[in-house]
Amino acid sequence: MKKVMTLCIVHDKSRVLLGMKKRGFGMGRWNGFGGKVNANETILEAAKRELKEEADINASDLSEMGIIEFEFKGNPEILEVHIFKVNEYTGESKEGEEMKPEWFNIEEIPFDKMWPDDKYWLPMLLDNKKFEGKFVFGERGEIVDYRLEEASDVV
Ligand code: S76
Repeated sequence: MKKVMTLCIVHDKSRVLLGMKKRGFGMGRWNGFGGKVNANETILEAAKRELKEEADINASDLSEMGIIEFEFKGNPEILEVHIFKVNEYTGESKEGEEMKPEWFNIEEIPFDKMWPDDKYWLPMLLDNKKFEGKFVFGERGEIVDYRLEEASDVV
């Protein structure tokens, strides 16, 4: 069982926009913005829609930088997450029901309050490197196995 998801990192000069997840999956962590791809939309459309819903940001230029699969031990569902970098956008970020957005200086990204995989791939994204990989999480939320490779193109 695979579930296709999106994740957007808004990058503006020396800063990135992250959101504190207020409820549900990943609650209490800083994260990019994203969610499930609906049946009647493309992955790119879903990425834009979720960014608008969660941060009130309209993305005008997005690049798909990576695809990562996430497996959680004991759960047969695999998340296939398409990760985008937003280079151009309009709007001011605004708090919604699910996320409290905040800008972070690139030197001050709060990796210790994010998903533990982020420290591996986010620096690649900010360095304009494309990537492909898989992370396996154990019962206590720790990474038990992973691979991450630089990719020439993300398909
Ligand atoms: O950056 C991440 N965002 C998520 O929603 C889940 N990583 C992650 N890993 C399981």
